[in-house]
Parts: sequence; structure tokens; C-alpha cells
Amino acid sequence: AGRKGTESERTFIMVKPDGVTRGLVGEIISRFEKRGYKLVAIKSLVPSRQLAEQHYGDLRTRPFFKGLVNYITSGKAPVVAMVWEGRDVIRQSRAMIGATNPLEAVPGTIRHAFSISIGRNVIHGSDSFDSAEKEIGLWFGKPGDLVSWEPVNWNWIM
Ligand code: RTP
Repeated sequence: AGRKGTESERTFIMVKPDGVTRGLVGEIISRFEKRGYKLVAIKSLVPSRQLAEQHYGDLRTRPFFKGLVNYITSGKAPVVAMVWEGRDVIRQSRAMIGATNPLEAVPGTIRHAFSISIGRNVIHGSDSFDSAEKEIGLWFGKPGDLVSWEPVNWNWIM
């Protein structure tokens, strides 16, 4: 996930099928861009069952696991998988996303603004450096999947 605690820290963000269906992809990308984060990978796909189960592997024993995997892989809409880069991006993106249960999310967060259902909470973001590493590798594991770039005059913003 880049280097922890540096400008190159990276996290995995996914707009879930409910977010895609509802036309929230642009809004979500916009929030990360405007905050100052840098998009280094993006793709739209219907994840395979294997990918979804690996992604949510830690939740395998939870009662909602099967429903969650079914939903993510249903193909009713794709997910939009992304990698965002920048200072403290793992922790900051969790704050921007808000609590897992949108009814507990703080106003101003993505989940508060756009959801009232824990099973349809619009977006996923890695919850630690270790899960960011794992998830980025899982979704963007091929050489060239991540594009590092420096906008002209980026430094004066940071
Ligand atoms: P995420 O991984 O998607 O960012 O969500 P999270 O860390 O905030 O929450 P986590 O506990 O890892 O759960 C992953 C996703 O499973 C769904 N969920 N459903 N029906 C339920 O009680 C329930 N609990 C969790 C949510 O969509 C959650 O984002």
C-alpha cells in the first residue's frame, strides 16, 4: 500500500453495486480528488465469486457473508475498484466514508450522505495498512495495474 505514513501511502476503495446503480461514482471520485488524493488505478468489473470471497475472507464466518458475496458478485451492476494515494489516505478515507452502519455515520461522510442500510452502504475502504496491501494486491496485482504519476506543480498543494 505504498509506504505507510508517506505521500505514497495507498488504499483500496470500491464503489459497491448499489453505489454504481445509484450513479454515485462521480460524486465519490470527486470527493477524493478534491481532498487532494491521487487516483493511481481504477476499473469497473463484476467480481468473480473467488475474488469476492478472498476480499471479504475475514468475514467468512459472519452470518451476512454469503449475502454480501452474492450481492457484490450478482452482476446487477459492477463495482468500481480504485486505488488512491496520498498522505494518511488509509485513515482519512475511512473517516470520509463513515461508519459501517450508515445510521451511525457522521453527517458529511459518504455513507451518511447516501445510505440508510448497512447491507447497501455504497462504498468499501481498506481498514488498515495490512488490509490495504492485501486488497490492492488482490484487485490490482498485475505489473502495470498501478500508475504512479506526478501532476505538474503538485508539491505546492501539499
Ligand atoms: P467495508 O469493509 O465494506 O469497508 O465495511 P466495514 O469495514 O465498514 O465493515 P465490515 O465489518 O468489514 O463489513 C463489510 C461489509 O459487510 C456488510 N455488512 N453487513 N448485515 C449486516 O449486519 C452487515 N454487517 C456488515 C457491510 O456492507 C459492510 O460494509
